Amino acid sequence: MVSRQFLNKDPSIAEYAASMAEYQREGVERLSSIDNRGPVVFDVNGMLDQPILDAYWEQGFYIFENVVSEQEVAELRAGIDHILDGAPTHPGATIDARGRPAFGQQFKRNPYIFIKPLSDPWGGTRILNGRHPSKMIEPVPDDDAPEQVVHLINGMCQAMDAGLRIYGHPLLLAIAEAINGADFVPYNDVVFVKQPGLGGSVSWHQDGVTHWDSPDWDEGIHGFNFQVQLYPCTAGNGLWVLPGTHKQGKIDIKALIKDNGGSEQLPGAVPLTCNAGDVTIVNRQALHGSFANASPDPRVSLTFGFHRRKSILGVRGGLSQSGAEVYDEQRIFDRSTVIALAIDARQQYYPGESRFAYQPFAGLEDNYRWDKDKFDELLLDYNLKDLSI
Ligand SMILES: O=C(O)CCC(=O)C(=O)O
Repeated sequence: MVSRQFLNKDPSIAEYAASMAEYQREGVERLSSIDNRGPVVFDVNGMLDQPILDAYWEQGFYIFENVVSEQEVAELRAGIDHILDGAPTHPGATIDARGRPAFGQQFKRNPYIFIKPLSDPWGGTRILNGRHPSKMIEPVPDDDAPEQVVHLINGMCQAMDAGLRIYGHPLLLAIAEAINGADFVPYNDVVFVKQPGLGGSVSWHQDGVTHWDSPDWDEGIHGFNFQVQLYPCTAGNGLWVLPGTHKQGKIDIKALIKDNGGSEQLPGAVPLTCNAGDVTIVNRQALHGSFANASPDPRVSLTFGFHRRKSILGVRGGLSQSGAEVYDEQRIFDRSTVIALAIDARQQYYPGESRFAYQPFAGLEDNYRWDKDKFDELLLDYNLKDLSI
């Protein structure tokens, strides 16, 4: 068992990678036996193909292949590189490594969340409503590792033009509609950055915090997250999911790990391996997490989710910063304008692509045209209005 093996000392990167090898091999094999992957396919009525939906609802995840073109992936990578290049030298600093003003200081929510390399910032803490009850193994970084690395980037729709455009991708919005209904609403967005030999872990958790005891509870009530993958995902750098757990209600994660001899290598889990340009989707109730990136491969995952409208309307935001907001019609509408703007920004950039028709804004399209000159009025600080349950 890993935790026992390393009981008295944190492992080196090489020791940790070696301890994961067999688990990773089994996980990859298990994933291929489930085979929840393929292109986005629509039926003759233009609806997402039912077998895809069935596969998603059965396992709680799906890997959509070849969704984002190479050109768009390149633009998204360039956007992320620009943001990382402009990161403050350390948390709280106002200049970047080249002495320039750090990127994004005009945003009310700091774009950057730093962590110690290879660490697990949330496991075993009360952060994010305590939904990560157990701590992952934290391998020891190499001597030349920086003190802190960027773990998350907030606000991709305002931080890079390509980030707004991907949010309006017609295939992704069609998937959101098929799963959450035509009046679906946004959740939040965040970019996970896992540099090779530095990226931290996200300990096992279920995302939702609000509706576990609801009389209307079902397997879709907490929505889902997309992850647009900008680099290939492997068993070493990727997100892992325990298939089917979205149907089980709230899981006692601590007990699960205890019953596994204290090991975070939970049996039955699968790594969502895929190529750059693929988009993975995970039910927010599925038990999932990622290990410290002891692999030689980077991962950057643009993560954004959607909900059923009825899961949000009139609900107190259990994961929101204040925890005291009740999401009314106006709040939902305000946050949803980002979808309308993103659709329009995308259409202006890719005029030949079919435009997604977002039902809550039907007839209002002219009021939500994207105009970069009106950035402050239209988009600035949109992420203070996230709908987080
Ligand atoms: O991508 C990761 O490593 C973690 C993602 C995650 O936990 C989430 O989206 O809730």
